[in-house]
Amino acid sequence: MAKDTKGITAKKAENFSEWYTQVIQKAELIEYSPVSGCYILRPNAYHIWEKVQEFFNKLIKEHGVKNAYFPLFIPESLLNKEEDHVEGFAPEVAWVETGGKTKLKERLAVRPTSETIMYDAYSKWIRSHNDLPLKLNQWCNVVRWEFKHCTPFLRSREFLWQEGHNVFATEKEVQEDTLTILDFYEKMFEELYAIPTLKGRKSESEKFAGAYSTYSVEILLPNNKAIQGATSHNLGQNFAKAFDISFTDKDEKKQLAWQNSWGISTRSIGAMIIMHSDDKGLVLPPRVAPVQAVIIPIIFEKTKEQVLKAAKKLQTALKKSGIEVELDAREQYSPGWKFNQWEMKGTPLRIELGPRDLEKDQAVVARRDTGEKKAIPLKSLPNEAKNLLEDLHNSLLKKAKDYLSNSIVQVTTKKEAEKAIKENKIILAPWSGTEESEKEFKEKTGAQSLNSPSKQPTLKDKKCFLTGKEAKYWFYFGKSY
Ligand code: 87F
Repeated sequence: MAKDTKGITAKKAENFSEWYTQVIQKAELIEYSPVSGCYILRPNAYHIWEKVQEFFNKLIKEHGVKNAYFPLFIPESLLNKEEDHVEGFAPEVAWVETGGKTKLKERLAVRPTSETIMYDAYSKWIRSHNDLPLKLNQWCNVVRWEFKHCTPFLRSREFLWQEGHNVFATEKEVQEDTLTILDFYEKMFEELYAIPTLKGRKSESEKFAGAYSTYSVEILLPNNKAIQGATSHNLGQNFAKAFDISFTDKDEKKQLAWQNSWGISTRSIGAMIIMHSDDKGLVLPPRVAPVQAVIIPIIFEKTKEQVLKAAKKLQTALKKSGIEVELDAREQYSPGWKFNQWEMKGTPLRIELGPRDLEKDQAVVARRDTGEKKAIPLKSLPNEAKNLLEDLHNSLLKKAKDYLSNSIVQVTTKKEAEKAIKENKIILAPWSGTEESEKEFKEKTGAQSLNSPSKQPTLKDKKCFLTGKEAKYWFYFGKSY
């Protein structure tokens, strides 16, 4: 089959799902596989994941976390050890029941998350207060057998993530650590993905059942839907009890340990694509882009040699200043066709270099986000390109921040809340936190609780916007993935 080289034919605002499907395939991020709900991450997508690993590894290693790897297969008896944990999730577990032709004595779960297998080992490793804190992370794949419609990155049956699992001697330490990790996620979304988040605590109904409390960073996508970006759970002593993770303290007394777990997955890549991309295709924040700048020489027979020579020289200079740069000197394609291709792939900067530019010792640089073009002297280009990449990151972040802050409406009554949700806003409202009130509101408006912001406005004189009773905290509500 001939390669489909046409541009994106669907509009983001008109036919969002077709637009998304085209972008991820035409930007060569995703290929479909023979297994429904399982997708191939092509090099352009995997590069983004490697940048996430690089950024996050640096943060957690400085914080004293070490990487390890635990087995993919989890014995059924282990998975069932903490009841609240699998309850509700059980339908999504995939099982291995035979090895070759032999039926296994005990079924093995394909890892849906690793609390149980890790904490089984933790109970052997942790004996005394000297063994604490223990901070381990693993980068791996997990399987959750989804029955809802799958979408590449956003919901798939197998996905990649990191899962961190820390253990402490005290409640104070674990709570502090849970929030520190949440800050790391917020930082990564802003500094790598150029995405602002809403940081806070989940409601009782939305928290992980095996946890004391769950915290999240939430993202508002331009289709007005919120999506959870990452989570950090304070597990309290729930798992320590089930797995006997205990230690003798300084007074030789036996104590149960305090734990947290935290994760971010390849779902975040989907959020990034939706956040920044447009009708021409992918828009990549420069820090995750596999190619940050592409040089496109404008070739005529007469001046070909000089232009190519200058283009190569420019490429070397840009590389030297730390920019990932490619030179697209293919002669079978026109410059215009190449422009469209690189735009579709989200490349932050395009550098056009033709004979007339060369005469003036300059090149023309176009930004992917705004399309803005500017002639820049060749001599200052390495420096200027670096500045432009920084600037591009900052404008993507600012645009997303402005959109987010313009989408939040602070309300105090149900009527105001319903109106705002109808207008596709996120509301911030004083809430009692009861499950019934959330359920009723969701049935009526389609909006659910997102989280309760870390920085709270005052609750003085405020009643719950749904029940009229005592309000416990300000909470964000919105339509969500
Ligand atoms: C699906 C099947 C079995 C989510 C599941 O969020 C178990 C589970 O425990 C399950 N789906 N969860 C919750 C995962 C909690 C926690 N694990 C570490 C995270 C972050 C990383």
